[in-house]
Amino acid sequence: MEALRSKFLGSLLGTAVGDALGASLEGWHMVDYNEVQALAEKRSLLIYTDDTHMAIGVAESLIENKGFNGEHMANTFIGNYDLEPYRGYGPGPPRIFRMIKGGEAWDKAAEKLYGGGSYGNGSAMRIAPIGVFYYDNPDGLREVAYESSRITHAHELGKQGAALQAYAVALATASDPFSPFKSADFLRGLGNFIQHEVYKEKLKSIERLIGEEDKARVVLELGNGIEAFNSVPTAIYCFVSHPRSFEEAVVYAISLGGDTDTIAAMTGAISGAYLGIESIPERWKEKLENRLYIEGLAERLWRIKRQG
Ligand code: R7I
Ligand code: MG
Ligand code: MG
Repeated sequence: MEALRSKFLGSLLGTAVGDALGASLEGWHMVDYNEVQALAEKRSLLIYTDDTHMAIGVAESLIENKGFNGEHMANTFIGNYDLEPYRGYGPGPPRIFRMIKGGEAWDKAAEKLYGGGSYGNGSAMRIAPIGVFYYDNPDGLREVAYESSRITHAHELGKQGAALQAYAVALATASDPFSPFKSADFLRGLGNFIQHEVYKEKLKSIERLIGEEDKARVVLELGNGIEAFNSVPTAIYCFVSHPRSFEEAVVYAISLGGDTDTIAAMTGAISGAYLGIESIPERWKEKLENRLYIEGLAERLWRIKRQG
């Protein structure tokens, strides 16, 4: 199934391209469409951040174990972080990595942060490999999204944010890009899947906001922050309001400001899973740091999936 292969590659590269483009503008205020385009033109290399670096770790561990292995994934994160600690990690993960290295259990360390675990978007931003790999198995996807989140983000809102983003990638993977996109069906699928009221409410807001011209209104209602509940729904909105174009969805995500690398990474993961790798502009792909390695991971993940 070549179409499925394209979706695996699209979601992983979509994460990386969105992350790298958004990274140059992280924390900025709202920017306009042309500014994002001009910035991409100026760069000779699109350098990704922790979002992609951790997604790479997720993929590497899934491949090595032909599925999820929590302790292995935690150790993969740690090994990768030790090699490239400069990727702009949030404050939590490096502290957790030190605890695990000091002997704490991989599934207990994260509970010690923020009095019961982080609800940052760090476990959602890296979830694309899980979204594509478990795209046809919602129960397995939920379980693995939660367990993978527990390594660094034990708060219920962190775990459910990761599961919601994973399921958005999964639904996009399962959807035919050559049929008309039905945002109401897509959002209903997500609403039936997710359990937390905070996310259910945000999904209702997304539906209401489709077609909204005022970006400030979108940010006010959905958020553009570092918390999972202020960024995962925003990324879903960026996708469902621009389902036909990877470029438009990702540039729009960045134009909202705030946690731009992460919102663009998550938007790119969903859009790439829906439209496939061909939808990512060549001029962006060719500048992406480590493009061949990331594509290779997506390829291997797809082969394992195909073998069943
Ligand atoms: O979620 P995390 O890995 O950070 C990811 C972000 C992305 O934007 C990346 O691109 C990178 O820039 O960082 O890191 P965490 O430390 O787990 O969470 C991020 C922030 O969320 C924390 O520093 C806190 O400010 C906030 N936060 C909380 N605040 C109060 N109470 C997370 N959980 C809590 C909480 O329970
Ligand atoms: Mg980042
Ligand atoms: Mg970020």
